[in-house]
Amino acid sequence: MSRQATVTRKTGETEIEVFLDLDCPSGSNLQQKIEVSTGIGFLDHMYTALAKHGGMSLQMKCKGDLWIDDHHTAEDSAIALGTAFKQALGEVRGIRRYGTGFAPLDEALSRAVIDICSRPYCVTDLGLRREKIGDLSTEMLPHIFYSFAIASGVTLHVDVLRGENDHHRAESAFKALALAIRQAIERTGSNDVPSTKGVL
Ligand SMILES: [Mn+2]
Repeated sequence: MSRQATVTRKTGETEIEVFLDLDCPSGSNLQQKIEVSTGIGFLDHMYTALAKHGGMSLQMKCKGDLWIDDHHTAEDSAIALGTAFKQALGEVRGIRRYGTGFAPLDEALSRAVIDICSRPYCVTDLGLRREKIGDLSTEMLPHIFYSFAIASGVTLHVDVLRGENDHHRAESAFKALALAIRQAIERTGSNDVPSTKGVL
């Protein structure tokens, strides 16, 4: 069973198309295809890292109102990605559910912990100091994780544990999330719902 989703999201502020395939881990026969174009270079860089290290194929096109600022594009692309993630996964059954990822990038180190549980929650501590990285406001980075968590229905904790360089801090956070997701969505081989409640 493939785990794929296509999401189209159009508002007065953004127009987004996302295709997501959760099952393209490196070393598999499935060629990973990643093409991200949001109009914000650093955001493309982060989603590309997320897909690459999460073993996913991701095609995302976003046309947003960047003449205002980066807010709607960053927020809505994360909502669309979270929606696609939830749809691609379908019923939470036969997967590990919990995932933890640690990713260094030179001097920076991040930890992400995810619970795919239909209880949307997000806590981040990224400790970013610059106002912007490229054309992305650093205040949008916690908001991107939050928007993804709410739209996908996961509980997410992302902490940058150390790091001097804000580009490194942010990128290691996305890579840590990628590794956490990859672990959490791994198939167990059973058809079990991973909850004592019997439903998620
Ligand atoms: Mn980089």
